Amino acid sequence: MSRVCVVEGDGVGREVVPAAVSVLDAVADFEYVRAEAGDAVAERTGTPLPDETYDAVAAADATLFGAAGETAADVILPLREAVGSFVNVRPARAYPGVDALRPETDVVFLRENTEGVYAGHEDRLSADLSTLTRVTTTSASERLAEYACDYVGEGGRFHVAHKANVMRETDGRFRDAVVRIADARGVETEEVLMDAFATRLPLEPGAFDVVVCPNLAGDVLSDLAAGLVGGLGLLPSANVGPDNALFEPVHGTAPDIAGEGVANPAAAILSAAMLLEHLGYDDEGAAVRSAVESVLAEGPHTPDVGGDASTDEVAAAVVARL
Ligand code: GGG
Repeated sequence: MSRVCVVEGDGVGREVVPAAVSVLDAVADFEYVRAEAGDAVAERTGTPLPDETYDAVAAADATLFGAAGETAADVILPLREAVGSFVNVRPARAYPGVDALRPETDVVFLRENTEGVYAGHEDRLSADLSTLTRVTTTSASERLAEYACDYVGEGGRFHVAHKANVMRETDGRFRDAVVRIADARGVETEEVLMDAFATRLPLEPGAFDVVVCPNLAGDVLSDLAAGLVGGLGLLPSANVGPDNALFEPVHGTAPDIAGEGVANPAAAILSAAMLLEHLGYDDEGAAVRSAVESVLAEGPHTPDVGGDASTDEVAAAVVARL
């Protein structure tokens, strides 16, 4: 039996993760290991990511994570490292039944997950000066490119978003490595400057299927896509490594609604569907995704997508369709 670590984290993570687990329970038997991380555990123990949590995540077959608030940098980045993830997969698609600014949107971001400006090299050099070192390696860029080629398959194509005309060394290295691997694998690439992409995606969302990005660009551009499809409550994600993976909604703790029981559980439940597929439960993952689509089409809906249902009511409606 697969062992799944469950880390709710803070804010609405404590509401949407139990909702997603109720859906997992309806389709599969897992051995669950519960672990804590985030602001609340930091306040209580002095550390946002206890060693036991890191170890439990590293030892599990997969992890379902919620959200981290003020301590995000001390929680999310090490947890992604604990599973050895090198890519963050973020599908953003519009669903029938949900008001979307651009209903044609159906794009998957493959975000480099270990370096860029998220590598953690920030320094305060004086009262006036802070610096940040941006890290790009050929090896991490090539690894991401190999994943992207597997993802689209031979003969497929993807966009590479970068800003190599300004960050010539770092994004130049990233772009060159990704394009070189894609060429060698028979995969077509189209380069797009990341600022131009931010303009083009809302104007012509149908032009993009799979977009390979450096770390921060993938974070920001996928949130932009969330705005086109109806909000962050709809975007799941998978942090994938060679032998382990961590699944989390793209949204954060949503302090404005945390504790009210009205957070949209769709992103967390769709993350659970990705977890199921990762563990080989393909039929169950597909069933969960189709149950979420049916609930988004017919309701009930949480307030972010125009309804007045609670998190638990939406999760129960998903379970009822399985
Ligand atoms: N559920 C993920 C979460 O807590 N997101 C908030 C956040 O700060 N994310 C930054 C990132 O995804 O790198």
